[in-house]
Amino acid sequence: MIVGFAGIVASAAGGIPEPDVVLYGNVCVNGQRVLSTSDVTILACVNCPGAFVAPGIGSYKMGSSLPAGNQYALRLRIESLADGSTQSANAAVVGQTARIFLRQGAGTPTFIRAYPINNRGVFERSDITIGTACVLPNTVSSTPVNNSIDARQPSNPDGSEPMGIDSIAITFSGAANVLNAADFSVGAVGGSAPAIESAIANGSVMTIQLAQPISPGAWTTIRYRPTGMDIRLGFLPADTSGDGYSGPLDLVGLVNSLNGVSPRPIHSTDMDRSGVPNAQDVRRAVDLLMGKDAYDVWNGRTLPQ
Ligand SMILES: [Ca+2]
Ligand SMILES: [Ca+2]
Repeated sequence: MIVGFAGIVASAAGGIPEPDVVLYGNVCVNGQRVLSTSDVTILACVNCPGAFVAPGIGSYKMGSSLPAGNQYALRLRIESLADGSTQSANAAVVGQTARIFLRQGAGTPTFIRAYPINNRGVFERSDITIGTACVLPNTVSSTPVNNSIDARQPSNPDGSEPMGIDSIAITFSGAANVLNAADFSVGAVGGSAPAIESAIANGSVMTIQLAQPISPGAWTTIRYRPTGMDIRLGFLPADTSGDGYSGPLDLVGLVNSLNGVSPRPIHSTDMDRSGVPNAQDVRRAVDLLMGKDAYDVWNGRTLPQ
């Protein structure tokens, strides 16, 4: 009883907290990707040469941190005993070796690897693989294609019904059903980044539905997080040439496209989003350049670099 009581006191006293060590990365068990939706926890302990010993110095349940997506992010508590204090049961000191475990559901934790704690405040990638490695597909192409600039109207002339690209279909080198929404993130320069509403796999194609259309006057980037590959979509009303600048020359190019001289894609020509490029779209391009009705003046505008 007295020994147990002394143990509790020592634990409560503990050392001086120091910056944590964070390990993160992909988790793969026998060729199967462990996703944010998996009932898997990554654990660590020190002074535990055999099996995992609770409470451990850190744990991460998959999916418990939204920014981590499909990766784990294990925070190891570090403390200093420089003031002569006794080590806490749930923290490590620099120089010790952490033992990392993986637990499926309420099962027995499986030992993964030893991690020597050489410093405090470390942020280190450390993928976890048990058995056969997981192979993730690479991006091949997308619709709209990378660096497309949408030149069409951002709303009705009276400002109602915000319009713009709100979905993108990405083709991968393999089956897309090993991926989910957490494998993608959206950023924007010059406007706000819409949230991802859903990511639906069909064969090798993943269709990402955004909660709102992308912002006019901005670049929006959809990132495939496993490789860091970006697909960038611009939105610059009246920029029918897709060069990132809206001006009178875009009218000439639009007319030439309609006449079949140098055809441009639908997002560069169907200004009023009727589904058909025709003479009405030239009029709408003028409206956009001049700022008719509720439209901003787009003449002379550029996309941010
Ligand atoms: Ca242009
Ligand atoms: Ca049209």
